[in-house]
Amino acid sequence: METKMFCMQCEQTAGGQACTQAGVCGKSANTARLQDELTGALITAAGKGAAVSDQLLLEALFATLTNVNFDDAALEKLIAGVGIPFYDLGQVRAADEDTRSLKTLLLLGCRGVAAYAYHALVLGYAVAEICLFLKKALAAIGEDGYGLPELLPLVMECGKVNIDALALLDKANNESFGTPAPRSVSRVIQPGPFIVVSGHDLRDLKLLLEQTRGKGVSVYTHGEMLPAHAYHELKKYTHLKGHFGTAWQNQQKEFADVPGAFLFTTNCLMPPKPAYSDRVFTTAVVGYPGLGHIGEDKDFTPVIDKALALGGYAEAQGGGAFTTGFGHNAVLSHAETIIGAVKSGAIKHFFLVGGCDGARPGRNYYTDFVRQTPPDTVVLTLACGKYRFNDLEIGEIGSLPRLMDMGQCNDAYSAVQVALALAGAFNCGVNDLPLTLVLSWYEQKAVAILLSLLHLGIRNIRLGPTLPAFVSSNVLHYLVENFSLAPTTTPEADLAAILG
Ligand code: SF4
Ligand code: SF3
Repeated sequence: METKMFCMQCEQTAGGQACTQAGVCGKSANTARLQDELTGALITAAGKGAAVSDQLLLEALFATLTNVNFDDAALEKLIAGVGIPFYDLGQVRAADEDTRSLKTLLLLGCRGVAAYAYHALVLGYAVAEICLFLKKALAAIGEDGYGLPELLPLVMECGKVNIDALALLDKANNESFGTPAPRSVSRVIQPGPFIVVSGHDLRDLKLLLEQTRGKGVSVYTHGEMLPAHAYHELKKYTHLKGHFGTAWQNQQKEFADVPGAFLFTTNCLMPPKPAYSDRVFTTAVVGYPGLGHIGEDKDFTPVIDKALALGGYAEAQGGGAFTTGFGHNAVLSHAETIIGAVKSGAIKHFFLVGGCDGARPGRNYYTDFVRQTPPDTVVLTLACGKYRFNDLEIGEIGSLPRLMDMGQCNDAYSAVQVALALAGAFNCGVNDLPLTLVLSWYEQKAVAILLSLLHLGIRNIRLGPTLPAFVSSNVLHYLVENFSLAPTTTPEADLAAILG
């Protein structure tokens, strides 16, 4: 069959190999071509040292992430912005298997880094150093003579630079919106007009909360926006009422016929169904043809007007609550208690179970894993993978909940801080702690985070539900040899092996 496109960047890629006709995510062959041209233009520009502003670089990389931008016109505008003939990504695909694997790993890691750096940039934080690395990495992808010796150090450096980006974003979010504190977030949708905000961009949420103040419109979070409730500067808006729905892959079902407006600030956007496409809006790097897009002026009037016109529910809907807000400061404020509990044997093991969720079968692993963790263990979680189990009641250990949501995927930084603090307290290395990371991956931010964990030397990570299609057997061998990275098997077998 004729190959119309080539994309293998996410976990749901067709046949576990590559999307070659149309994206499983809904991306068309033409959109994939434009995303390749945009990436190719960035590679040429980096190789030639041509001027590309940090903002354009980050937007262009972010726009090519899975489930972000399906809008050909927006991609064409970004290509014109870079304004340089593009490097043909076909050359990367034609390289030997290991070079192709490492260049892909590097490119996808850079996309993840760019997403996090973008959020820091819009809050006014300096990303110049991060962008310098991104340009160096892009230039290396365009170097035809580069192979394993040149690329492997860059892949590892990408993990380090991603930690820098996560640290910067942590600082930006904490300084802009306050230090996250644990909170219970209602899942009840109150009567009256409402807007549901999805994605990761806390600045967009804050701007919308300002513009909806006193207008009789309630605001709810969706997906990765749940941890926003933990920040005082966002929670202080009394019309930020609660949380709508679950993880991103359920949106086509959960959004149907809902009498409210939806705003996507970042991934993960799925092609909207006719039952609700008239009420979905995008902003920043997100785009989809035919949807209302809020531009750089951040005038959310069309979203607010849509919510008012739809009017919301006549009676309250849904029920229950999620708890979130266990960032590094919140967890480490209990450091004495945690250390005491480990010493007394009340806590035997910590698990970090989280990452990106997806629609493919096999992801019940994470639900079953958490359900089966023994009562003397603590489960830290983050990112949208948490929706597999964050409604489970798994109890407490003393005054501590056994399940603690640390936040969005970028709050992997919090998990790293907690691990380093515990290692410091016990005078050992992170790998000597009774701590195991059980990660789910889906898109490219998860790739960047995995590289960060490898850069920190963290071993024995369990990764699922499947291994990335872009990892060659030699690269996988390297990861297994040096980091004991292992695929998830069954919850029973993995728990037995970890706790054995
Ligand atoms: Fe396929 Fe994933 Fe690429 Fe979409 S992003 S085209 S699903 S590999
Ligand atoms: Fe989820 Fe898309 Fe990655 Fe931020 S919202 S974690 S998949």
